[in-house]
Amino acid sequence: MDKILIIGAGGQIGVELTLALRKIYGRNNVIATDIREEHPILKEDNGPFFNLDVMDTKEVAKIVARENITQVYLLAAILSATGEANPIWAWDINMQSLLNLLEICRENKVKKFYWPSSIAAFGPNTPRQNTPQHTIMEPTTVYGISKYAGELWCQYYFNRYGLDIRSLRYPGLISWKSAPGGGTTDYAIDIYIEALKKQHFTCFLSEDTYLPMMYMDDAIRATIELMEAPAEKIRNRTAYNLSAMSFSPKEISESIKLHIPEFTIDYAPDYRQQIAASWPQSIDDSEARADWGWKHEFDLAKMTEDMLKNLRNKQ
Ligand code: NAD
Ligand code: AKB
Repeated sequence: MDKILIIGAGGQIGVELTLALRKIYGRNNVIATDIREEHPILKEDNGPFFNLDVMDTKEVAKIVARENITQVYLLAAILSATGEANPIWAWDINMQSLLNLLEICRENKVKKFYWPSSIAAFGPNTPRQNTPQHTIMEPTTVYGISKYAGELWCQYYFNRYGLDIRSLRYPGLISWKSAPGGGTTDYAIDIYIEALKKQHFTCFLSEDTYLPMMYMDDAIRATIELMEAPAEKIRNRTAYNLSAMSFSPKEISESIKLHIPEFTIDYAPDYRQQIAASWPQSIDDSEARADWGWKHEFDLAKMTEDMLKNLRNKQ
């Protein structure tokens, strides 16, 4: 039986991924860990949880060995906007955590390792429309540099040691269950919350800033489908491009107005505008679709309906 360790389980992705994996593998076989105290949703789920700093190599190694861990999901990271405020710290956490886990997984013969990359691994010289799987990268944020370097480290451990590591270049992820952790795409979550609360939103990106985005339900399903796919189907051992939709702040505001006609938006672009401007506007994920059958379900209209319904119920 598989035993799964999730590091950074209290974050935007971690909470939902933990719940989804527990449904498949059983509550007691999925251990959630985070440097922060247990997220209330996980507390309610009442599964195994440990406080764990991913930088504490000895403690991580101890848990992997003691619990006979067969799969690791490393989600702890410093995201793009937060990373720019303290680049050396962000580099240290993002890279050292990955290197620690690559070594621990190799030493303990962990069967599968998941570590997410991001559209941030691309940069301003990357083709911005339908960005191909293999293309110029040259990221300009510390977060993006850590994702690009991380992808290459993952490929290195696969080639050199046969570690079965899998990764996705997530677009901006939109969800209502747990709060986002300091990214450039976070506006696309805040806009729904503020639309319901104040019927107004001031956006930190300009109205025509297109970015690739995905609803969390699709992202969780993609992650699990990638991890469940037979190893021979995984032809990219850096990270797969993954896509669902692409929209601008103006377009998401128009989709909200269909449900909340009095909603208004204005724009006050800040330092995050420059980060967004260095990323692709849309992604070609045909390799993920061909290799392991990826198919998204949510477009902007369907996501808006679901976000507003769930946020209203949460209020
Ligand atoms: P998040 O910031 O919401 O969650 C990260 C979690 O890691 C937090 O709960 C935090 O407490 C924890 N953490 C931070 N430092 C830690 C440490 N030293 N030890 C243990 N835990 C620590 O991030 P997220 O959005 O859930 O992202 C998870 C992963 O997915 C990251 O690698 C991120 O780069 C990637 N990703 C996310 C998105 C997105 O839109 N959310 C898009 C692309 C890639
Ligand atoms: C961020 O904006 O930093 C993340 C990402 C796209 O990696 N949401």
